[in-house]
Amino acid sequence: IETDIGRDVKAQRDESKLAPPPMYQVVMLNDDYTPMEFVVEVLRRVFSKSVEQAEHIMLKVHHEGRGVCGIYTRDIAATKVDKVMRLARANQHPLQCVMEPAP
Ligand code: NFA
Repeated sequence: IETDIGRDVKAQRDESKLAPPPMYQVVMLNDDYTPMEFVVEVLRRVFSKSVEQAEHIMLKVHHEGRGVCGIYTRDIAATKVDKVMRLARANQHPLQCVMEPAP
């Protein structure tokens, strides 16, 4: 039966009635030591980029100091930052990655 509570539950599940979640961009920062090839492999593994996309982002970071790897909901963005930082540390590279509210 259609109870008030039943309707409330359905309304909560209806994504079409929700405000869009806040989005965060994952930004990679340049440094003088991390090998370009390592950055490309990280972009492919963590952000599912093609070789061409990964090389484009890597070169943007190299030349401009920073570059956006992708835009995600808060939890996904935080997980990707964590993965990048773990890979960098495990390979003893100073590569840094941060998340910030998408403009
Ligand atoms: N600047 C690094 C180098 O010349 C390459 C790099 C690119 C590092 C992007 C970090 C991010 N080896």
